[in-house]
Amino acid sequence: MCGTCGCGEDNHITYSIPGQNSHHHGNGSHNHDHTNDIGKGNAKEIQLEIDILAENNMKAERNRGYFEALNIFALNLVSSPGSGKTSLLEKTIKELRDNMDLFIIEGDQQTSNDADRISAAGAPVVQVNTGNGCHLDAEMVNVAAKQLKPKDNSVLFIENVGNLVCPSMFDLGETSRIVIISTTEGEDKPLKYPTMFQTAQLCIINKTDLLPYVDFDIDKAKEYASRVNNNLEFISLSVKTGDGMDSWYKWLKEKCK
Ligand SMILES: Nc1nc2c(ncn2[C@@H]2O[C@H](COP(=O)(O)OP(=O)(O)OP(=O)(O)O)[C@@H](O)[C@H]2O)c(=O)[nH]1
Ligand SMILES: [Mg+2]
Repeated sequence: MCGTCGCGEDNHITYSIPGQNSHHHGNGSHNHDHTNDIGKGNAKEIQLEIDILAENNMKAERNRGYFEALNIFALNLVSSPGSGKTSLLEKTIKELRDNMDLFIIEGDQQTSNDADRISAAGAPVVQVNTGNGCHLDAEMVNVAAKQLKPKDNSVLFIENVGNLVCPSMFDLGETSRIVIISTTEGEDKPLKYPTMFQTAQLCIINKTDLLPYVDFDIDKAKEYASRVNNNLEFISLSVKTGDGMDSWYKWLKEKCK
């Protein structure tokens, strides 16, 4: 179960209607007002969330120290499910593996599908299955990294669980965070899910080959994302056609210098 968002075992869903604060439980639903819950049960939930995040931050710093000591450039790839994280990695591995040491940690709730794809592309990979959890945390990355044993001076890609919400709260000890948004998702995502865009350094806009077929305004997407994070860099590309991939490789090589 995810301790911060409550997804998982107890099927406890909290939702908010303007002017009303309601939730329902897996064992039957009910609506009632939670407006004044701060100071009652919710205070405990908030304290638990603070404790979980504080412990994670401590472990993330341990990872960061390990990556720095070995000069490993660690990238945390976050996005909605299906934006093209694994596709981007597959293509990057094929293009750069002769010149760079690339290692991958794959995070998914279930299956080793992505690890199998990465392995076929030619890079060492460890798959982490989070079960009911909706994000990777620093401890999972620590265990996976010990198994993977990335070399000194290498690049470590950590593909997070596809989810635009929870992964944003969990520092993994990465050097940089990259948020990927694809043109099928709608350009308003940075405004609806601002934390993910606030905590990233680079925003990749993928699937530009689909622009003629979808209502997605790249300039608006960039403007919305810049509103929540004025320092965010952007690269628009299509993993499928390869258009814009050179800008990505250039970014990566410059950051690794
Ligand atoms: N048209 C188009 N399709 C793409 C592009 N990049 C990826 N896809 C497709 O998008 C789908 C999802 O791609 P993945 O790479 O599996 O996405 P992901 O973000 O790793 O997905 P999760 O790990 O499940 O979150 C696949 O069918 C890809 O072939 C692109 O540039 N253009
Ligand atoms: Mg994937």
